[in-house]
Amino acid sequence: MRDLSSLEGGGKLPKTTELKFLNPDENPRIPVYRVLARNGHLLQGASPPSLDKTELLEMYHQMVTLNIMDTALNVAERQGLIPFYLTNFGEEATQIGSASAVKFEDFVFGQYRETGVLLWRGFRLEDFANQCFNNDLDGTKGRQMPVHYGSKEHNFMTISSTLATQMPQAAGAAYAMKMSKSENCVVCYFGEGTTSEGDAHAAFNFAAVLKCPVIFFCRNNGFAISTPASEQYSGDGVASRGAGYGIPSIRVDGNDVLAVYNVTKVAREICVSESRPVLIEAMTYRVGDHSTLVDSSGYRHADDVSTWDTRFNPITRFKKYLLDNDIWDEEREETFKQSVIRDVEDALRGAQERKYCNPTEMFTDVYNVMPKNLEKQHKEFKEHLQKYQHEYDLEKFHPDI
Ligand SMILES: Cc1ncc(C[n+]2csc(CCOP(=O)(O)OP(=O)(O)O)c2C)c(N)n1
Repeated sequence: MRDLSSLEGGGKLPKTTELKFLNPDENPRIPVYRVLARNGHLLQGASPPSLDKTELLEMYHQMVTLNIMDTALNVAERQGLIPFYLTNFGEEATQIGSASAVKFEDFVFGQYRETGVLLWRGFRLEDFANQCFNNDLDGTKGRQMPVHYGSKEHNFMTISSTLATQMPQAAGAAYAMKMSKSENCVVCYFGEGTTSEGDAHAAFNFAAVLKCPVIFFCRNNGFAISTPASEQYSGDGVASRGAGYGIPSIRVDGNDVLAVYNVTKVAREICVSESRPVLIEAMTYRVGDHSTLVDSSGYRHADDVSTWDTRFNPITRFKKYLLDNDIWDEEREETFKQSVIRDVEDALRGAQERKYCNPTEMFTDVYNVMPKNLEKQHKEFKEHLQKYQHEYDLEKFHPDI
């Protein structure tokens, strides 16, 4: 006789006569995996990653560099030098911890607050500055807002600020990797606010059903602009969603770089060896404003931010660990910071001195062969610029019109 258990919806189901709703309020909260205590000491029973001193220092250097670059570009926006910026303050460990635990060949789909991931992959300070100044060396040719980076050479998909766009794309890219028998995976970053988008759930479901090797990495920084996470969803945060889709899930302290590293490393192993998605919810805090367009003092106390920074700052925690283990010292810290500040200033100055891309670039790169209607517009635009050149500040643009 044929086994009809699959008709019951996914395998043989246990039966009961007890009429009882599953009440999620009765479930224990998902714990937060940690390695380091707030004072930088190893927690009892925790295993630090097997990384040597050079690797640990590289992680620390990148976290500090990200912080310094963020400060400088944020100021550049305040000075009117760039039109927009968005910092990563407080989230340095989520980014560097996860970026350092995957392979360069693994493909990244970011949201927009993952600058540290690209920094880890070798995108240079000049590259960040050129993009934010939207000059002629900006890889996106001035077509994207600042911080909407993308780089084929760094296996980093160009950012779309329309929330959750990247998530089904990441599932699809992971499916393609699986089809081509690649030994790599996709890493897809998103904020907790973005999980309210339908696309997030479509992505989880596609990835789970089609068994796509993608790490869904949620940066839970507590806010979606002014909406606190407590008003974003009910239930136990984002990690609890994974189980419903059949995705192995974990919650990690996003301010503990070693914990984030450990979790991401294991996530990658599961992803690649079992060819299935994994969900990580990294608990952190958005120290900066959402972006330079919004002042967060309108919806949260400035005291909360400074208290958080004193108690949970991921850079301070990691530094304490490095100092305690004689891997780093205050003298080197000062020299290192001064040299990064100089490099960042040089990169910003260099970017500011350059011209913008030629405006006619807006017609290129969309089609392999430009269609007739676009060719016509392109020609008209060039004629317009010639005729009315005195109306525009064309000096600021690259001259090849
Ligand atoms: C589809 C869509 N809706 C709304 C917005 C406006 N918006 C931009 S960022 C943002 C908050 C996202 O929060 P979260 O995903 O938690 O990421 P975070 O900014 O905190 O890193 C919103 C609502 C958008 N860009 N796209």
